[in-house]
Amino acid sequence: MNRNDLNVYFIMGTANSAQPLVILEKALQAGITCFQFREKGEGCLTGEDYEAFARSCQKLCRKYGVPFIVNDDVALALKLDADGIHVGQEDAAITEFRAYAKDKIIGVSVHNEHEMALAVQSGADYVGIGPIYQTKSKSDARPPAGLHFLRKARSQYPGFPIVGIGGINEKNAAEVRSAGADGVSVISVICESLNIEKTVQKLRGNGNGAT
Ligand code: TZP
Ligand code: MG
Repeated sequence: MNRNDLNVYFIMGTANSAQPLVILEKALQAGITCFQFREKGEGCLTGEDYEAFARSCQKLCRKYGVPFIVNDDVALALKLDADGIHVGQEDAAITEFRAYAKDKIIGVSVHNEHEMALAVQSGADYVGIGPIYQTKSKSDARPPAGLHFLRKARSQYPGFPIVGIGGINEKNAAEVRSAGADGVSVISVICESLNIEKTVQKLRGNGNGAT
């Protein structure tokens, strides 16, 4: 995968917004570079509604030429011919998905050197590292880990695509990038933004010295 695709990586499901498709289109117009469909949490859609919502998100992503990644659900990712899948440590093995989808993007959440090494060896295309800061968007999130492991992972894998996640906002995005992330993965800062265009611009790091 292209490391630039991780620049501003938006994640969302119906639990995160009352008007998810409106928010997604605004975010796409504002220049997000990747989208993850993550339909989880209280009252989340199931069955036909779940699939239909996923297809609507995918259609919007296609319109703007932005990769559409499915969280966790290998069957849905294959059925929709999504651009990729993102899995946590508790989810399906990377090799299982790769066997069906050689050219797809596979992302893995990692929290330590061991998980990172395993993800790289297993053929992950990128890793997500976090939660860096406190997050309210994931009920079973681990405690905030700060930037230490992100820095270490970057020094051990200089060219490997890495995205930071968890509590990232307009103010702290630059330090996440400085610590080695190719991009920032966010839910609430975009879903709750009163000006999505400005928010995405700031997350990109334009003009504030971030790389
Ligand atoms: N995984 C680790 S933290 C997190 C996920 C899905 C939630 C990130 O959401 P926010 O609102 O950007 O903190
Ligand atoms: Mg998961």
